[in-house]
This record gives sequence, C-alpha cells and structure tokens, in this order.
Amino acid sequence: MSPLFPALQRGSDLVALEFGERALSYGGLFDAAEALAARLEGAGRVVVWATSTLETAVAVVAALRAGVPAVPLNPKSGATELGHIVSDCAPSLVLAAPGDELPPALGSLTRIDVEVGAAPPQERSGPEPAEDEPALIVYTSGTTGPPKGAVLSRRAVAATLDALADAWQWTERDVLVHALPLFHVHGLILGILGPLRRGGTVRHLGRFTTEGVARELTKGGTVLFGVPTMYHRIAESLDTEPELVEGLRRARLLVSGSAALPVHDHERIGAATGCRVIERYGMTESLITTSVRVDGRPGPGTVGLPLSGVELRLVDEGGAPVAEDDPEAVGEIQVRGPNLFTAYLNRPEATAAAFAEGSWFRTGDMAVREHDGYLRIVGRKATDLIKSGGYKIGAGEIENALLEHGAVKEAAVTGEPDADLGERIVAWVVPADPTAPPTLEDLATHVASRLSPHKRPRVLRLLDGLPRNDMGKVMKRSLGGS
Ligand code: MCA
Ligand code: AMP
Repeated sequence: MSPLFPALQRGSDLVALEFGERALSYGGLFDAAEALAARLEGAGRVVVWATSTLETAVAVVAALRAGVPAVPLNPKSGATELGHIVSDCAPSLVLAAPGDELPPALGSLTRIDVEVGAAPPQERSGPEPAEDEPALIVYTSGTTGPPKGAVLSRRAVAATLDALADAWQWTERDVLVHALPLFHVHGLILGILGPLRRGGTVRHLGRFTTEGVARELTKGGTVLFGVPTMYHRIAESLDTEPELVEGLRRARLLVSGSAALPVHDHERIGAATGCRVIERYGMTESLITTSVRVDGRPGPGTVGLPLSGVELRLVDEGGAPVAEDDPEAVGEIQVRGPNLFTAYLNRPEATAAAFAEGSWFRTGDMAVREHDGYLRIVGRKATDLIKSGGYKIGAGEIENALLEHGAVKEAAVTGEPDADLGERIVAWVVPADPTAPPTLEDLATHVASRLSPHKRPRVLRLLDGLPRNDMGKVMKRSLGGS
C-alpha cells in the first residue's frame, strides 16, 4: 500500500507543522507519530481531544500510521454531545496534550498523553493499512437526533486530497495558513492532512484574526483556507488594515468553503487586492466534490466543476437527472466516487437512506449547472439544517436541548440570514411560565454547555404557542425559517 504521507521520513528537517512558536519537521513528526503509533497498535477506536495544537496533528497522524480509526472531538463540546459520541463510537483510549483537563464524560477512558518530542521506537510500526480501512470517524449533525459518525476510509482521504492538488496546483512548495478548528473535515483533513500529503507546510494560527492572516501571508504563507465568515471579516477589515491587503496580494491561492461566500465579499476582496477567492464544495460524508480550478474561469458565486474522479449529477424530485444543458434546471446534487464515506457508524438504516440507486450519495444540496458546467448552489432540501459560521447544525438537536430547560414548554429552532455567520440560530420558545420567561443568555449557556457553543441560539423569540398544522407539526416557514 502506498503511504498516505510520503514525505514523512526519519531525519527529514523539512518543516511540516507550525503552531505559533511551536513547530515540527517531517522527521520530528515521524518520530513522534511512530512512538505513539507503537502504543496504539490493536487499540480499536481512539478519540482525539482536538485542540488547535501540534498534539492533535501528531495524534491523528499516529492513529493513521497504526491503522486505528481516530475520532476528533470538539474540545468545547458539552456533556450531552460528548456522552453521545463516546457511547456511540466506544473508544478504547483518549489522546490528549499533556496537562489538558478532560471532562467527566471522558473520565472512564484510558488516557495517553501525546508527546511531540518523543523518540521513535527501534522498529517501525506495522505495514501501511489497506486503503479501505477506516481512517477517521467525523461526527456531523443531521436534521433530527444527535450527530452521526461518518466513517471515512484512507482511500477517501487520499482521493480527495489528490483531486484538490490537481485542481489547485497544490504542491510541496505551498505553505498553508489556516485557523480552522481541527475536529471537522475542513480544518483537519484539508488543513492538516492536506499539506502533509503534499509534503508542504501548514501554519495554524491557533485562532482566527485578520492580523494573524496578514502576518503569516506576508511571511511566506502561499495559500489560505477559511470559511465564509472569515472571508467576510477579512472583507470588512480591508479598508483599515493595509498589511492584510498586502498579505492577500502575495498569496498564491485563497480558498473558501463549508458554506456559500456571498458575491459581495468576493467583489470586495477582488477590488481591494486584485486576487480572487476560489470556492470549493463538499460535505463530511463526501469530502470535497467540486471546485473552481486555479487554471479555470473565476466563477464567483459558483463552486466550479466536479473534481477528478468524482461523478456528479443533478436529479429532480422523482430521482431523474435534470437536463444538462438547461441553466435554470434545479436539482439535488448527487455524487459518486472514491471520496465517499463508507457508512454512518452503527446506523445501517441512515446509511442506506443516504444513497439513491446506483450508489449515488444524496447530498441534500440543490444546485443549477451553468452553461459551462459550473455548479451554483441555490439551497438545501432540508429546512432543518442551519449553517452558521461554516458549522452544520441540526435544528432538532437544539430543540431537544431547549426542551430540557425547565423554563421552556415548547421550542422550535430556525436559521435566519446573518451577514457575518451566514445564518444565525433563532430559538422560538413558549415559556413554561409566561410571567417568568427564560432569557437568551440562560438558553445560550444551557445549549453551549450541553452541545457546543457554536450551537447556541443568538436570538430568542417568545411566543404564546407554536404555529402547527392539522397534523400537529410546527410550521417553521410561518416562523420565518429558511
Ligand atoms: C460565546 N462563547 C461561549 C458562549 N458564548 N461559550 C460558552 N457559552 C456561551 N454562552 C465563546 C465561544 O466558544 C468562542 O470561544 C467565543 O465565545 C466566540 O464565539 P462565537 O461568536 O460563536 O465564535 P466566533 O469567534 O465568532 O467564531 C467564528 C468562526 C467560527 C471563527 C468563523 O465559527 C469557526 O471557526 N468556524 C469554522 C467552522 C468549520 O470549520 N466548519 C467546517 C465544517 P473562543 O473565542 O475561545 O473560540 S464543514 C466541512 O468540514 C465540510 C466538508 C466543508 O465543506 O468544509
Ligand atoms: P458539513 O456536513 O458540515 O460537512 O457541511 C456540508 C454542507 O456545507 C454541504 O452540504 C453544503 O450545504 C455546505 N457547503 C460546503 N461548501 C459549500 C460552498 N462552497 N458553498 C455552499 N455550501 C457549501
């Protein structure tokens, strides 16, 4: 089996990872990952306390080396979310940075501290695992119920990263700047494993700031990855931060993804810097499926063309492909290829429901195809999925959490447009006691501590009753839901 990371070699002093002042060469990463991999052999699944640190990168590379599926955890996850993930994926170990305090939900697991300076064992750990072995399990929200674990194979990871290298002319000379969290596909697979597969360098900012982006792009960064909220904040800062304009001008490639980047932000960045932002489209389950190519026409507001190896079709409500030459014909995007996930962990029915006949994965995203094949995403099939700050958030999950709050009698959650976040979460609540309704802060803290801070409602609207149809179903559209 060919190695996932060919540049990972004993003794190499090429820089692989930089997190602020802390860095690891390919040789250092090899040593640390081999040492940890030797301790992981036969471990079953492991969860990784995925802080934005070198330790997370070492932990994931070591698990990949050992052939042990890694489950990245959001270190800001609340008790309900963590409890669900741990009982669902039944890990044998938790990998964390020395000194990190872990919450009680992980208390029953054996802990291994990730040592970035570890010496390698004498013997290299076993052979490279087979391509169809699970590499990562990434939890992703659905319309109802708790998040599902998408099982991603080594083949899927390699296929998506190689197809992106082709579309973006991504090489070992690139220095990627990013500030994304490391528990999702965007930040971890594209942002960390991507540069490592190419043999290039990644510089992680720890947290997103426009000053950090400016500094790293003027100090040799060549590529920037971000979600639209980050590019929106960049667009807002261009007038007052000349070094940001300078940094962006020097970059070879600016890529946005995880949600739609408004054309206005494309235009503001283009006007101030002369550079275009390239959009690519994907999903946890499918990894990345389309992109504007660096050697293609710009296409702001579109997500470009299918990547090499990806088959893509648009289908109507009856499941029939829509006319390919009709730029007005809206259809659901369905994809097929080596990039697809294997299954939802422990959820055979949900897995089966995710595919149409012929192994086509139903993305639930609606799009049109422009005259030259560029895809333009026009919406989503499910009204109960919200994209806020690039995070996918299921309305049902938040409703369930709100209903656990003593002051809440009924609850419905919708998304509404937000210039910064794309969409913001709105909680529509019927209070248990109308004379003592809950406050937004109460409910935000409640949701943040159970689920995750990014799932907290940003707006609270109190009602006497929820609008329901004859079947008793809440009519979200009459609440102004998307
Ligand atoms: C605020 N905070 C709270 C509360 N209120 N904490 C607990 N309880 C509360 N009530 C904290 C937050 O945790 C955060 O902490 C800080 O206050 C600010 O929160 P917030 O306003 O929510 O965040 P932000 O700083 O404005 O973040 C914007 C962001 C972020 C940086 C753009 O949304 C982000 O990183 N998004 C990336 C999403 C992503 O990677 N998606 C990929 C999945 P602190 O400041 O300490 O953090 S999609 C995917 O993978 C597919 C394949 C794809 O296509 O890419
Ligand atoms: P997730 O399940 O968190 O991986 O999010 C995947 C979803 O993000 C997709 O189904 C799309 O709705 C959305 N998405 C990702 N990239 C883009 C993009 N460039 N433009 C519009 N939506 C996007």
